[in-house]
Amino acid sequence: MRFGIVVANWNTEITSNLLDGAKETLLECGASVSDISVMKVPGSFELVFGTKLMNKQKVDAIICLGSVIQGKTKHFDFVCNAVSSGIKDLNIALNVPVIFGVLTDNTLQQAKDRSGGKHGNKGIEAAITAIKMAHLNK
Ligand code: DLZ
Repeated sequence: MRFGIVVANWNTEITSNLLDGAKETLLECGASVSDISVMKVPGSFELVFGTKLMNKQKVDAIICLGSVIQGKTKHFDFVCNAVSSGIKDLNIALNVPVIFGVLTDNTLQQAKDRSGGKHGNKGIEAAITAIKMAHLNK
């Protein structure tokens, strides 16, 4: 099977760890390097359009990776709402599963804890979910 990973550059210290976790998991589960296509987008808000582009590559599942961290404005809420609802809409519209691997944390430390820290790496969980959903879709 082929997998697409769309990853946001914002908070790249976090998202690069999510990407490493997702890629390593897909490889450990039997994918080869040529089965994995990675696309980088500026921020989590752009994950939705990036997924539409990735879908043209005829992959079996698409993993969206991002990290949104609470700031002092309402931007956090707008980005989180847009990306979660956008990915939900993509799951309705597309014929491949689109996995929500976006961290939504109050602090940078919480994001670190979930991207290779004490709470694991959500990139790994997203990759496992992608494999399960791609199999289900077959
Ligand atoms: C503008 C912005 C802010 C303030 N915070 C984040 C964030 O924590 N995580 C993230 O992925 N992106 C952030 N962005 C960028 C937006 O996702 C988007 O790239 C811009 O609003 C341009 O559309």
